[in-house]
Amino acid sequence: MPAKTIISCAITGAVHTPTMSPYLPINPDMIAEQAISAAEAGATILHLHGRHPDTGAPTVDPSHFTDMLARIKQSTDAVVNISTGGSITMTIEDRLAPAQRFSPEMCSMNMGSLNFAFHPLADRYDSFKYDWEEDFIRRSEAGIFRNTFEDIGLVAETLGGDHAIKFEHECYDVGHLYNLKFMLDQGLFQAPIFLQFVMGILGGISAEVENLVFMKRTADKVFGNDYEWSVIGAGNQQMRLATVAAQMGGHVRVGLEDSLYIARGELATSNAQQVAKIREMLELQGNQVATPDEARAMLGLKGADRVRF
Ligand code: KMH
Ligand code: ZN
Repeated sequence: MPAKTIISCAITGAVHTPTMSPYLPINPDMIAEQAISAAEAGATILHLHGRHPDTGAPTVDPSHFTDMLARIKQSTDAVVNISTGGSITMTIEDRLAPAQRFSPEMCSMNMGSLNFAFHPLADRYDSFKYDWEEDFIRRSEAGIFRNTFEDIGLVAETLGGDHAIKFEHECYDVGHLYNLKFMLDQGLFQAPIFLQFVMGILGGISAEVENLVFMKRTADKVFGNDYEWSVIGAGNQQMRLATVAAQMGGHVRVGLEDSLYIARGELATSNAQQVAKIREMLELQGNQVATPDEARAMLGLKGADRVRF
């Protein structure tokens, strides 16, 4: 059991689109508001993507992050984690831009390339609020989320050195653990590393307890004791996999990036609602939620005074 359980909350992401839920934050103001409420509800780490203020489309233009990050910093002590995943059609250079500009305490780092598809979602809707949505969703059928060794090396080199950013190493399948081990042995990262098992993406490992146990057992074999780990159960497995992970000594991630729901068939009305629910479930089963400073100590973060926003 870790001393305390870290709750990451992924506020908006780059998969869900405005038509899918009226509660999805789709502009910088909404992202800031929901991130602050999620932190008040108990989120330790806020995982952030950008959205265009007019269209709600995913963006990595740093100008769309400036006010949002300032507001979040003013109102919470939560650890800010900026995505380097952007959206699957973007280049790695573009995806790095917000983290390079704002130098947060943490960034995501995707540990391998994969098919990353969500096209079946398009058939659930008769019409779309914005022109870009349907094509964006359908095109994911042909989408490859590119994260080659060279790309991963570029993220490590650009954000690891002077920026001293720590990574949320997102592993979508067992092979990604071995990719990380290979790069760790090259000296690209320092312990403790923070693994995020991403389960339930079409193209990655499915969100089953048996697979979670296999991911954890493989990580033990490959990394020994020098790591912290967390889980994303994408879609309707979010809460179930999180509670199981916490019982196994892991940390958890919730948020509307990974699931729009609070219960089967019922949309979550905010990120904070999901955080409050997982917090209650964790506390009922005897886990204590980590504060941001406890997470900083556990993960070896540089501190909120060294970010550039
Ligand atoms: N939406 C997650 C499954 C990133 O931001 O780098 C993937 C993700 C990627 O969080
Ligand atoms: Zn993300």
